[in-house]
Amino acid sequence: PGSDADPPIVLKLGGSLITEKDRPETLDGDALDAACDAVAGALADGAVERLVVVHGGGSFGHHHASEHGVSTTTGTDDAVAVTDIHGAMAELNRAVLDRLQERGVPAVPVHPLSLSARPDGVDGDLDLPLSSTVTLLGEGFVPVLHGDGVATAGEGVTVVSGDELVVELAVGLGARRVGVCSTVPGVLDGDGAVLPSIDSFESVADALGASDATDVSGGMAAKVRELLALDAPAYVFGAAGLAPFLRGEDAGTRID
Ligand code: IP8
Repeated sequence: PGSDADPPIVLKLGGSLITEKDRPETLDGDALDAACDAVAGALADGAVERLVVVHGGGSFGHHHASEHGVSTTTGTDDAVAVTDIHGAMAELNRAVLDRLQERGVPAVPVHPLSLSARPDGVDGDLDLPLSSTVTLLGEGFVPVLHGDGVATAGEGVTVVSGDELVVELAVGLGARRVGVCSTVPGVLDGDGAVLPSIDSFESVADALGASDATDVSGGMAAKVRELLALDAPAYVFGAAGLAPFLRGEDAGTRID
């Protein structure tokens, strides 16, 4: 194990990768097992020493959030709704932890609802204290965070996405590398081909605009913009890219 100052790798496992997106509260067990195999292998052979995992909501969080009309910008003051959304995410988190632990990974939960806030409202910054994550890393654990509810001034509780957590963690922990593993093999150009690398937003704005038309959350363009702003190199890749990424190789699209 390295010193406490060793920068960690931050890895997001997309909700659409590890769950069956169209069936409420259903895991994609095969995909989750394959991802956990890759993580366990990289830790066991020393390719990765310090790792923080973040997972998305998939058919757990998003199902409950939409049922209660809650999003990243619209909150709820209904305690039952908050408990529902958080409970579904905690259940998914438990499944991720179980499968990592079965493979010998010292994975432990870090629940953003209990830690984080938007003290200045929906448009304000996310406050994500990192001392628990930093100390867990120093003690040899693999912290596993997840998209969750988050206390938001003036809105009750809104949703914090896994992508937002990845960016906060990467900046706050001074991550060495950032990986976003989902069901797409990388950032695609207008013709559906994986872009090997992106070093400026302008160079890909048109291609991303085109693919955004089919992305209800408008996700990829915003994601690329945020990942470009990080000091650490970031990679967006599919399931087949996870093991190479963890070995330190290029995978999918490199955003740097
Ligand atoms: O799947 C959202 O996380 P994401 C989590 O990373 C909830 O956007 C609670 C819907």
